[in-house]
Amino acid sequence: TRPEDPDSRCGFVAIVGRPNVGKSTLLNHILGQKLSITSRKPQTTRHQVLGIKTDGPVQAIYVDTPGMHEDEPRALNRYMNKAASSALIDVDVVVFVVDQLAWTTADNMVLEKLSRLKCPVILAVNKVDKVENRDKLLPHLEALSKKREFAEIIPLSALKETNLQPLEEAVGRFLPQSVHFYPDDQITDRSERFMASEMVREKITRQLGAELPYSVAVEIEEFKHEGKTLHISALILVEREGQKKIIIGDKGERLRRIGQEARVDMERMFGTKVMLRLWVKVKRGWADSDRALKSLGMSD
Ligand code: GDP
Ligand code: MG
Ligand code: K
Repeated sequence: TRPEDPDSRCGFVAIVGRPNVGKSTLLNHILGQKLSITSRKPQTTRHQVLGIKTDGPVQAIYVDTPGMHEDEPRALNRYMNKAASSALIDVDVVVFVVDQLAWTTADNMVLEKLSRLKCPVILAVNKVDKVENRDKLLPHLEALSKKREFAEIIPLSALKETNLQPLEEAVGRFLPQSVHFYPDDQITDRSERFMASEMVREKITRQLGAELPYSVAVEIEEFKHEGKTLHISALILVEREGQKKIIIGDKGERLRRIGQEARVDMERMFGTKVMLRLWVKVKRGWADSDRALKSLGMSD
């Protein structure tokens, strides 16, 4: 937008909340694109990803934060905590996502972190599609409103896309007057290579459920357009031989399924035919070592 446009707004919006409340689902549905990986497992969001949504004069730059969790010694967890906290510096609005079903001590922990902030906090009470008794929702919202001063309280369903418009409008009202930082058609600051690796990681976490901890990383070794086809080779790094067997599956069945599903997502995102090759390799102790995290681009 032109700098002299008085309606032009732009700013940063942090989406925060304990694991599994639906932060990544919310971001994906606001953008209308799968950007952030989701699953029933906590801690599937490992990196900080910007999601950019431009609607006329308003550009909101969303930061999906990894779930905040109690301190743990592993380097990966330390990295994730740091990423979650640094996302709160310099934002214009915070969207605090909670699950309508339960308020937990982890929610309290997030609330505590927010107490230091001066910017407006919008409370998004998610998963209202699961509300069984409508009469109970209002008193529940009332109780939530006493936990701190919220700029707005919006009950919504990220999954069913109920009430997302009021949320986006509220966010827009709190963004400062500014020119747009990104072109209006851009939806993320991340590279296509990065998005490709996240798509593979999502399929792995979805397929393996609790069988595998989150000590899986994906490195893109090749990302090359040849004619009308995009050739992608990805290396899946695990910590133990047993984990490698699990990912490959019986006669390679599971790895094949991971590859097929990831390819469908990639073709949708990149708008081209994709040839995807996957490899699994054991790299011991990568989630414990700061150096290994650095080599995968996960450090500050
Ligand atoms: P995050 O850890 O906060 O990023 O949570 P995710 O976005 O990964 O979602 C965790 C789980 O909650 C997934 O299984 C989602 O499908 C589910 N979920 C998210 N939003 C909703 C919602 O509005 N309604 C219902 N029923 N489930 C949801
Ligand atoms: Mg997430
Ligand atoms: K999750």
